[in-house]
Amino acid sequence: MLGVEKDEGFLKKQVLVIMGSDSDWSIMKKTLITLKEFAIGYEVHVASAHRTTDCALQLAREAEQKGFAVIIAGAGAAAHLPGVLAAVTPLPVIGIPINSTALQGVDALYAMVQMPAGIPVATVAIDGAKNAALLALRILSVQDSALRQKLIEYKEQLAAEVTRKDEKIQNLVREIEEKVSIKS
Ligand code: C2R
Repeated sequence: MLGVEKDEGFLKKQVLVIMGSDSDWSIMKKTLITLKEFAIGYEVHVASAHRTTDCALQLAREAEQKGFAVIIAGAGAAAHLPGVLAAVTPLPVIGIPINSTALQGVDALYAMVQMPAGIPVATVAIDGAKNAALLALRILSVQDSALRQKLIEYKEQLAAEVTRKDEKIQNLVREIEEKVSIKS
């Protein structure tokens, strides 16, 4: 297990992030960036249901008692990791299927999203690391009105960006209307 523990004092660790390999880092770091932007504490580990089974199980079994509220697990290939974690914890588990094989993440997507009834894994899009963090934040915000307010403001910023994009396209459309003459 290759662990990166993060404790900035003021950040209570609420999200346990596990990735199947360090090769998932370039995608998984987007989860951490989003959690940090919202000032939510996390702990990060590499652990594999296949390669370090006992370690993965121990992380998931101890997560609730350590005070984590959500687990995010990213893995590519035959991605059993989030399902195995979900099997041994009552905490919500969010799965990120990683594009790391010739099947470009569809293998991992199916492994996560097709969990049998009884053991849910909330699966986001292939490489959807940012949405995994945002979903975790929404789960945490059920009990945290300040966080909920931040998420409302984040959505307002998204909407403002779309308005700016619409204005940009309207300008480009106007340019065409002014510059292009109708063929006779
Ligand atoms: P390597 O690059 O280490 O060979 O890993 C990892 O998440 C990674 O995307 C290749 C891919 O294998 C994935 N992996 C799993 C599991 N452990 C590692 N899907 C698991 O236990 O599910």
